[in-house]
Amino acid sequence: MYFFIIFICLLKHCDAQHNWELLDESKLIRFLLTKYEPEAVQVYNKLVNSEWEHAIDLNNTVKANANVKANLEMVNFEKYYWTRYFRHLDSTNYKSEFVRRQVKLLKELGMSALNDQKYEEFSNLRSTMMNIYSTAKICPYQKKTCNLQIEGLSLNPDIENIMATSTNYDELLFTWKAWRDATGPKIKELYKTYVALSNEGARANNFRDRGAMWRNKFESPTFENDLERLWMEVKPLYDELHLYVLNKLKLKYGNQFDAVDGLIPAHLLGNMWAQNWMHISDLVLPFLNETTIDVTSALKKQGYTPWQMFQTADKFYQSIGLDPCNMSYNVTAGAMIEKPKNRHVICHASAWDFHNGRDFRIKMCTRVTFEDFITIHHEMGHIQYYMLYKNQPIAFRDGANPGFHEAVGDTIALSVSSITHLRKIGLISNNQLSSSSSLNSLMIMALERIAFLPFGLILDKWRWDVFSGKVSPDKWNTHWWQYRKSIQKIKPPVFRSDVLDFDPGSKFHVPADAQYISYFVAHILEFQLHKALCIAAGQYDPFSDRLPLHKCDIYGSKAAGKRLKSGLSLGSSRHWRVALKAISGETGLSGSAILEYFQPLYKYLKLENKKSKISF
Ligand code: X8Z
Ligand code: ZN
Repeated sequence: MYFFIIFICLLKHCDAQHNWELLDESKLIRFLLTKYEPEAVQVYNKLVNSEWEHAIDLNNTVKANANVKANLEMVNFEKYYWTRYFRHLDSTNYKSEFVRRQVKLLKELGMSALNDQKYEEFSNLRSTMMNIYSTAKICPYQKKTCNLQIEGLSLNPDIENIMATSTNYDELLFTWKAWRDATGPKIKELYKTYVALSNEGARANNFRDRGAMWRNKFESPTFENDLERLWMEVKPLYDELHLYVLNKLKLKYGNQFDAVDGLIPAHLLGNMWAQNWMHISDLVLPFLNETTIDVTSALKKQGYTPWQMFQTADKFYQSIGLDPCNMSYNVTAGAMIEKPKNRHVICHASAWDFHNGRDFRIKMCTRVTFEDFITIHHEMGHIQYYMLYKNQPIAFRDGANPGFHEAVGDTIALSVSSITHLRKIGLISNNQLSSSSSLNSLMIMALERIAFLPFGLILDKWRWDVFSGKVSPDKWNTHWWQYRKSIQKIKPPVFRSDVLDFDPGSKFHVPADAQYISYFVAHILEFQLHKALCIAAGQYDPFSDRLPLHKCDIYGSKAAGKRLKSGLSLGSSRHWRVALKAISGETGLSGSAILEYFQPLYKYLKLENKKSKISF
């Protein structure tokens, strides 16, 4: 009989522990630590390795197939543990909050809930959409029909450079449209199946649709209302910035566009998606005669290489007491910090956790520009977060919520972009420390961070409506432009068609299946974090005008670093309000810090807008 049981156990992959034994808290902890965790680390490490290899060599079919295989292995692993163990657990059975929360997370199977065949289809769809996006090319404006293989321009760096530097209305229009023609329509049909499979996966996890599943990560029952409230807080500032920029663009482009409707044509803002307007700063800086702050030229003049830009960022993080992260940009250790010439890669910057506590890498097609200098800090923020929670159980190796992950590097970049810090590292000179320079610098920050807010909000508002079925595929594009017009106050420069066009598909995160509202949350949160860290560093006093928030630089402050660490090292082991409290003492999101930061500019914009009541 005994041998028979052993035999059955071997056949069924029996474990020494039975499910019911896991109701005992200490047995569950031991089980997770000795059995589940080591296996999970192996499976996820293999998966991330294969994802990485695929992302840096898109047309290599061997690597693509290895990635498909690793994905299926991961799904099988997750399903095995879920069916056999986790789904039977009831988090309320456990005393400790730590275990209860872990159980709650382990019980969410995610997209692995799809059956094998459907998961494979879903995963193939994602990579096909990604491939279309990442390898798309367009002809140059000067030669509208061309051989794409030979003369075609790719998004990074060619197309993005044109959008950032050209002031030729027609060239911008041509490039804006060509990028959408090269991506959206090819993705649209695939996106329909993607939406259906996404929702099927979400429903298998008891969510209404994929949008609800994404929102759940933010652990707020009033999430959509919270977003609305935050947007209402910052909207007056956006509106003033928008009007000011519209006036300047009208002065620049004259009759080339009509502004009676108060909307800005989407191709004139220095960025393919009109999400970051910093590249049109020349047109809008308050003090044009002032020695203009031009960090890009300074970086170039001083001969910075991408690697040196990374090293400078690493030094900042170390100065506040965080660990060095040179492995994340060390190309001999596997990182990719420049665009390879001989193969297709996913250029969109990202930071990777290989789940083994050692290997963390950045992938980025870095250009020597101020924008990329900021992005480096952004990506390094992800890496620092990974490193700080690397000793948490696998289930907790995540941001307190997805907005936190996006906010870390941006918070640091607020210090880095201050004129105080740029002076310290020699990227601006002494005569750029005047009050007019300070307002110029605040304008550049607003073009980057305030301009982004409505874009950060609408991408997922649109996707939530798509997932919920509120809008049908034959109205997808119109619906997108309704949000663009009503919230961002941007309009398409040429006719858009619901039959032919699929403009949301021309933005990375849509084909990449990556939610986006985290960036909106981050853009609010990072100012709260910045303010708290500045106070901790003794670099900001809310009750004195001596040092305004936008001039604060926490470089070198171990006190600020300690605060940051205390919240981030929790990973997702506690509710995000606990992490926020540890860092800032606050327990909720609020727009007050971002408004405080931009207060001097807000005043200026209101005054200027009143003065220049242009009638179009
Ligand atoms: O996607 C990113 C990062 C990677 S997490 C480069 N960002 C958003 C975007 O590019 O659209 C950072 C800002 C918003
Ligand atoms: Zn990010």
